[in-house]
Amino acid sequence: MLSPERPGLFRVLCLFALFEAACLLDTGMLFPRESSSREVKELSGLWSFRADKSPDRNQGFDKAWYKSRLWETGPVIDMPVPASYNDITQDPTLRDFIGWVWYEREVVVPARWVTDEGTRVVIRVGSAHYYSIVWVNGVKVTEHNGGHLPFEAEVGSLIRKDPTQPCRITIAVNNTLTLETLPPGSIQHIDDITKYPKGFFVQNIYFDFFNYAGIHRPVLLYTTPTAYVDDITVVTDFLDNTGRVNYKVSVQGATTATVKVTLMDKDGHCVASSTEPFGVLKVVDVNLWWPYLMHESPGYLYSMEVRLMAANERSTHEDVYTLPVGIRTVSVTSTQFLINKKPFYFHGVNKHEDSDIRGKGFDWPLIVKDFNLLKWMGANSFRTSHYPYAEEILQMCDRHGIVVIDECPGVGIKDIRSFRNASLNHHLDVMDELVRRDKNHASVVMWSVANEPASEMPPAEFYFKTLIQHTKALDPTRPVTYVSNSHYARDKGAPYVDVICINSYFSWYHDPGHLEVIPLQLNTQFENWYGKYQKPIIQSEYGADAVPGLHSDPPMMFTEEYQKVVLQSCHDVFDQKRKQYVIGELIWNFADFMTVQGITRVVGNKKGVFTRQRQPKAAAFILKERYWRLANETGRLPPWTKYPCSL
Ligand code: GCB
Repeated sequence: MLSPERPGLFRVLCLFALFEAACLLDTGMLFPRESSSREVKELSGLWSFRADKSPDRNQGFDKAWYKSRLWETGPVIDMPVPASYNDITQDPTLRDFIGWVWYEREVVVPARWVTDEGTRVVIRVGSAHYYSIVWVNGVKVTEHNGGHLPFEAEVGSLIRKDPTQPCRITIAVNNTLTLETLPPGSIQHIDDITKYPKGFFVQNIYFDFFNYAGIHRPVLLYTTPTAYVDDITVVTDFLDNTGRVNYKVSVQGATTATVKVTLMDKDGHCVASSTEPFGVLKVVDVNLWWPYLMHESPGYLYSMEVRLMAANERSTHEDVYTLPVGIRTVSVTSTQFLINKKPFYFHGVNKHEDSDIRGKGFDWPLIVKDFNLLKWMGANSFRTSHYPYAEEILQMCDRHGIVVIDECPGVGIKDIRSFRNASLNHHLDVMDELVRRDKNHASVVMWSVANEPASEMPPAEFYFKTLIQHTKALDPTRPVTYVSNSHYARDKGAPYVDVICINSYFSWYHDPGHLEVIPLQLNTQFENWYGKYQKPIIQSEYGADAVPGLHSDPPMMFTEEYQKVVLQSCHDVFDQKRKQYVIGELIWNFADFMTVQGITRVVGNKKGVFTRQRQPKAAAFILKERYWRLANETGRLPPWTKYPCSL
């Protein structure tokens, strides 16, 4: 990826590496889409729910709650899916619950799914936090370690066992974190009965957001033929006016197969086709995928239709899957981030999946509102701090040209025991799952393997070297970073990243109230890091808490005025350094978000430039002014926008 001397050969090698890497995992994880050969049944809505409040949280397994209907085991309540369960009731013990919770729902499946042996029926959970086990009609079908990423299992044979019965789906989810989970955490039992009630325990976490739990993203049943398109990998490139889509199609369940691949433009016209399972599609007069505000028509997507004609011992099958494809390149020099060979400056935000009542639950109105706010403020990018976001969000980014730094849940790696092999192996698995899920998104331009780990600790070097090299081997076409804290004296992982990402909070956690230190300290930070590593730098977090409606002049901490001045003081330095090697600035944070209770958090973290209800604070207007100015300087505004714009 870094300035290859023989670009053509280099690309081909990258491609083979990506195709090989894509094969490391047993199966693909294509987003379920309807087509002439595939149906999708969404199971969003009300599920039965029961938290296992027994002292060891194991009653559900001791009494085998999955074997009967959940209400037969004890009292159940209604629980919306998708949603975190924590803020749904008035029960404080459920908000702060740690352990197993049980969800159940009965589904009537179409008769054809039952009778047609040539149909494969799959259950897919978009994400559940943290450890999940799934049963269908009392039979375990899968388990999954980790939130934020999808998992699935074939369930056709179980559904067919007794077609007269509805299909009963039970999902148990446990939010307990350990030193080997991502993010890590630990349970602390406190036995002093003079101070704490019997059985008292807490979950210690080392990250700054509420550990929301439950089924966070949609649960689906979907079908494919028994011979089916299991995975598609695309890597794009262009030379002059000709785009190249290098692709590979993986097929499962077929004894013989032929494939037809057709690439269509936005108007549905075929621009290239092939009958090979892998190869290169050449697109004459290509419409490249461009970021928002860098081009007048950002987010251009082609549609790649893969049509499989296959046979197995049962019958012949046709399977159709259509993948949106954006044609673009990404590369990095020692001072620049290039998209389509042109310098790209990240002017964007850090986000969280977080909102009132829903917690981390997937919610279309919230997602669309957030995209409208991003575009209103002229943001061209965000980092998925501190875990992978829903695939539907990345699809929106592809379509709107919002550039993404895709971060895995490696946040809060602070305890030296979390650098052991068990943790590293799990972290490598999570990167496999993340790259498998997100490799085809044009909007994803960089992987972030962690946020602010204790990177000065001795085992950090081996840990991050291994992790970063593994990620580069998985996907040699994208740069890899991890996010450092500016105050760490020695950063053992930094030599291995392609881009340095730094978080710093001058005049907040350090020298609180002293706004005058910002220009000097920020300047020193940049000079030190660039001097040491000679790699482009993104200011990946900066900001200050502001309680909305709190004012003071001269500015004082926690007021909207203080937040404004922190931002403005940083912007002056960014403006000097972006002429050299600073390639981006991402505000912390897009919106206020919930955290654990603590003496530095006033009902959550208030560093949002929008409130949790998505209303602008004064700082949002500062950013809007700045981002549109940056866009005017560095990009080409779409014809339908006028500065200052009111989208
Ligand atoms: C950070 C963390 C982020 C916190 C933020 C803060 O450095 O990366 O998760 O929320 O600081 O507000 O303290």
